[in-house]
Amino acid sequence: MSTTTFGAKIPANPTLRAWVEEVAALTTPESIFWADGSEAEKQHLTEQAIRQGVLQELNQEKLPGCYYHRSNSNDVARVEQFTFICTPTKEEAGPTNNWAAPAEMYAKLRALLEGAMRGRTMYVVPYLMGPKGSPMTKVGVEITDSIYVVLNMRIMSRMGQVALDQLGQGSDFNRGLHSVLDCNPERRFISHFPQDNAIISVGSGYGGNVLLGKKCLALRIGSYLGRNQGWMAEHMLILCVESPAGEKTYVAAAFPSACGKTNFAMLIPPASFEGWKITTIGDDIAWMKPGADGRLYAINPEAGYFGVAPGTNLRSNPNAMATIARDTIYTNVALTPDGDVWWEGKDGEPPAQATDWKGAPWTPASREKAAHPNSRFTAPMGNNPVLAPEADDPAGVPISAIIFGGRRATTMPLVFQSFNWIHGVYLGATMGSEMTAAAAGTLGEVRRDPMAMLPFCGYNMGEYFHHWLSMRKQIGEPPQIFHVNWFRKGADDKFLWPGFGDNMRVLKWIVDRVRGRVAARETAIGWTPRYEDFEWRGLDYTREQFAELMKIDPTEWRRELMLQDELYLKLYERLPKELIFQRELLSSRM
Ligand code: OXD
Ligand code: MN
Repeated sequence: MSTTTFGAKIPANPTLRAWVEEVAALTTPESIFWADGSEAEKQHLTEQAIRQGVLQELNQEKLPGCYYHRSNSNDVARVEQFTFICTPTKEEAGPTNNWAAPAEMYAKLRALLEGAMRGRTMYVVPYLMGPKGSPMTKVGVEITDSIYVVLNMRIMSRMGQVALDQLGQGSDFNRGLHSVLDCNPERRFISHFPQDNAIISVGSGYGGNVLLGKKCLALRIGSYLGRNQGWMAEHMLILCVESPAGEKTYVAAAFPSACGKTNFAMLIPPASFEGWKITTIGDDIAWMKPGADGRLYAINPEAGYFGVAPGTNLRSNPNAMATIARDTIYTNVALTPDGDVWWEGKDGEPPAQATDWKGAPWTPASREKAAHPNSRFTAPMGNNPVLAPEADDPAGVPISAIIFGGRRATTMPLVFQSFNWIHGVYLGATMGSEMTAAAAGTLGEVRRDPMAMLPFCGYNMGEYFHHWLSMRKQIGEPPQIFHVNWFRKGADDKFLWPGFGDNMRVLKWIVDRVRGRVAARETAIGWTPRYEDFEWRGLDYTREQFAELMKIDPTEWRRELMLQDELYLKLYERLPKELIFQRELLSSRM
């Protein structure tokens, strides 16, 4: 077995070396490649990936440094049904996770991994989740047989020597083992062992299942570590609102997948907000820990964006379009004859001819989609024109407001503020998103997705709520908690709120609230804005329209309270009493 590195020496760390040797003995690769994260290495691996047909070079004049990847058509999304939390007891994983006994899962995976890398290269990828030198940052090492994973991890994390330097001789690192095997859904398991700080992912090559730093470490294992160590791992974007006077307010926001987190994190304020600026710290994940000054500090553990391509355009997110114009890996979008990429909802006319995500010829008359609805871009955050310099700050940023939101055609007004932390936790715990008309028969059905963490909480969700409640004691100056809904519709089935850049108007009210600059109206559901406290310049929006958007309809709310039953019953065993009381209080106020 040969061993290769680019520049970096094989680390002397005995724990790391012993683990790598153990995995090599099991999987028997032809060679081992220690990734160092250098430019020379990137060039070498990219060339190799092109030779192997894993990547295809895109038009380098239009898209410098950009490459294309097509995944197996059976392997295009996260697989929640094959995702396991392997804790000693089922109770610890809780009713919302798939559970397997650790010994059984280890045995099953060991059998699948035996000789799995024969004739292949085994890549050892050390990486940091979080800025270099931050006390909140964690070291992970992913062993993988996928060159695509190495090149993506390079974008999504601080990868290579920087991580080995932070690890030193330590043994505290997440062990991630990944093998594509034969990419057969019957042998696809995304398994987490929180007690061992370990992840084993087999049978998939799709990002969310295999870029182990992201959902697996930063959320599932992270949430478990956070509970034990007194911090929080959340499915939240982090942004900075900067006023014309240079006053900075940091906001974290949780929305379920496909509700526009990346767009919100890169928002461009309307022209009438002269001098106001939104900058991005993160678009998907926040790690938050109380600081010595009593505030809650957040870092973005990631270094890149793994975003959904369809629907991304110059109206929905101009900053994302600039971000993905170079150094980006595109997965499962459509290809045009001149080596450009295309997806449904991209600017301009659809190309007259293209190759779809499966590799078949496509024209606008085709019935199939050109790009897979979950096709992705992997782009370095350094490309983002509005990246906040704080994204690299080891100290993180103090969060003043936390926003929860979902896609709700009815019931939920544009914005309201919780009365206090416990009420805010209740808002997060009961948040949901409505199915769209596209899914026949389910219109209006609300899926509960507490804190947008349903697929990502690495332990019992009821305990997770307890953790949220108990964090209050450690935070002297807690963030204010808000709920937003950009998606409310009128009787004509049209959206009542323009969304996108105009969401800045909501953000400004939130900033004014947390800074004590504006009054609010007390209602049964929380504090709501008065029409006169919104900044309306540049938008023609009447008092009557605002009243409709903000309406609190007791009938809809009684239905909402009933719909929460589903979640309450499922989590009943561990549901904190505080949340039961919050629901009762709301019910009596209604
Ligand atoms: C993601 C997701 O990919 O939430 O970020 O599914
Ligand atoms: Mn996400």
